[in-house]
Amino acid sequence: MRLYLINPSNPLVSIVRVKESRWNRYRVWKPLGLMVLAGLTGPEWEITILDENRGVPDYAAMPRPDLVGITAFTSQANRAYEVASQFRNLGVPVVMGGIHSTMCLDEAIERVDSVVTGEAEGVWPQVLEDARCHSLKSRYDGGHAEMKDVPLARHDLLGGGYAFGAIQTTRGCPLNCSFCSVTAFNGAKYRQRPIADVVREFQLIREKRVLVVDDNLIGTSAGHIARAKEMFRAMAQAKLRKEWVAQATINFADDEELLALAVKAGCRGVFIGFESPSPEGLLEVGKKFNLMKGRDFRASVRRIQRHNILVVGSFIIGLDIDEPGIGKRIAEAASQYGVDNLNVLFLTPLPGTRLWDQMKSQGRVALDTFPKDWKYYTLTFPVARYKHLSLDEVIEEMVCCDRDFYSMLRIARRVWSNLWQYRKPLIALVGNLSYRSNFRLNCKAYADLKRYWGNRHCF
Ligand code: B12
Ligand code: SF4
Repeated sequence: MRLYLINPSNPLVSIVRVKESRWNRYRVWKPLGLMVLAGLTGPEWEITILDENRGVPDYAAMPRPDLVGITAFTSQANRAYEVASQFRNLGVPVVMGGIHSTMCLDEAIERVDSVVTGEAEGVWPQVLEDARCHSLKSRYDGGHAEMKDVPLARHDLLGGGYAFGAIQTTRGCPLNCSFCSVTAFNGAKYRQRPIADVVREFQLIREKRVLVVDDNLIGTSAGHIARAKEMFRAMAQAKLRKEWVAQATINFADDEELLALAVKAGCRGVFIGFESPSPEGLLEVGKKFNLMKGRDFRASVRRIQRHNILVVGSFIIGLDIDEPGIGKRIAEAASQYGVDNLNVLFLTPLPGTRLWDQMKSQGRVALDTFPKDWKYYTLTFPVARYKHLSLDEVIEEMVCCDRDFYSMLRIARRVWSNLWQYRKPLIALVGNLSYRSNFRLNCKAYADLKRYWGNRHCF
C-alpha cells in the first residue's frame, strides 16, 4: 500500500522562496506533523513525504498512491484543495488533517474524502485500516492525544537539504491569547512528552541544528519549569551535540539555573512574543503574562543573551489601540529591549481564535472570499479592517518598522554588540540579512495585494 503525505506550498510565504532569497535556505523547516503521522503508520504502508516547499513534484508522473494525506495551516488551504482535487480526479482517496481542516471542517469536508480533526495519534491507525478496506468515514476526531502516545517522528523520511531538523516536546498553552490558534487546537492544558522519548528522538535527528516547535518550551508554572530543567539535564547527559532554537515566554529569563541548563542542552536561540510595546496592547490581546508588574524587558533579554542565547522578538501591528506611528514605536521598543532579530506580523483573524469571532461579528474580516483568500492568511498581509489604520497606513507602518530595525546601520550595530559580548555575530548577521531580504520580497507582495483588494479595507 502506497501512502503520500503532502505539505502544500504557498508561494506568498516569503520564507519558502529560496530562489529569490538565498538567506531563506536557512528558514525552510521540516513539516513535523507529517513525520509524526508517518511514525504512527504501520510497515505495510510504503510512505513518501512530499514537501512542496522544496519544489512542487509532478504528481502525474509519480506512481499512483493508494491514499493521500494532506496537512495544512490556513495559509496553505487553497493549495491543499488543489492537490486534493488532482488526486481525487485520479480516484485516489484524500484525507486532510491539521489545524485548518479542524477549524474549517465544513469547508474541508466538501473538498476531500475524509477529515481528521485534532491531533491524529488516537485515530490515524483506524483511518489507515478503513482506507485499506475502502470504507473511509468522512470525519474522524483525534481530540487531544496522550503525550506518551506521540510516536518517534520518522526523521529518516525527509532527506537532506534542510538547515534544521524538528522535534516537539510539549503541546498546549494555558494563556489563550486572542490572536493565537494554539489553545483552541491543542488545548489549555500544558502536556509534556516523556523525557526519555524526547532524548531518543533527538538522537534520531540527522541535522546538527534543530527547531523545537513547542509553543512554549518551558511553560508557565513552577511545575512546568521543573520538568523543563529535568529534560535539559537529560539532554545534556545524553551528549546530543545538537544546537537548537525554541519558542518561550519571557519568564525564561527569570531563572538562571534554567538558562544555564538550557545552554548545556544545546539552546542557542529563543523566539519570544512581546506582541505590543504598550501594556494596553498586551491587555487587548490577552497576553497577561507579559504584563507582570516590574518586568524590565531589556534586563530580561540581556539575562538570556548573557548565556549566549540569541533572542528573536515578535510583535503585532494592527491592534485596536495602534495608531499611525506604531511601526516606529515597535522598532524602537525592539531596539531598546536589545533583541537580535525582530519579527513583526499583521494582526490576523485566524479561524478558531477569539479574534476571529470578534472581527467576524464586527464585519472586519476584509479578505473573505474563501477558500481563495486563505492564501493571504500568512500574517504578512493585512487581511482585516484595522481600527485606526487604513490599508495604506497599516502597510506603511510595517514598512517603516522593518526599514528602521533592519537598516544597515542598525544591523551593523547589532552584529558589533554580538561580537563585543562574545556571542555569535555570524548567526546574528545571517538572521538579520534574511529578515531584510524578505522585507523587500514583502514590499513587492504588498503592491500586488493593494491592486487586487485595496477597496475592501474601507469601513
Ligand atoms: C513549527 C511551526 C511553524 C514552522 C514550521 C512549519 C512546518 N512546516 O511544520 C514555521 C516557522 C515555518 C511556521 C510558519 C508559519 N506558521 Co507556524 N507554527 C508552527 C508551530 C509552532 C508548530 C507546528 C508543529 O510542527 N507542530 C507539531 C506537529 C506534530 O503538530 P501538527 O502539525 O498540528 O500535526 C498534528 C495534527 O495537527 C494532525 N495533523 C497534521 N497534519 C495532518 C495531516 C493528516 C492527513 C492527518 C490525518 C493529521 C494531521 O496530526 C499531527 C499529530 O497529532 C505551530 C503551533 C502549533 N502548536 O501547532 C504554528 C502554527 C501552525 N503556525 C501558524 C502560522 C500562522 C504560521 C504562518 C502562516 C505564519 C508565519 N508568518 O509564521 C507560517 C506559514 C508557513 C507556511 N508554509 O504556510 C499558526 C497556524 C494557524 C492557522 N490557522 O493556520 C500556528 C497554529 C501558530 C499560531 N500562533 O496560531 N510555523
Ligand atoms: S501566543 Fe504563545 S502564549 Fe499566547 S496562546 Fe499562543 S502559544 Fe500561548
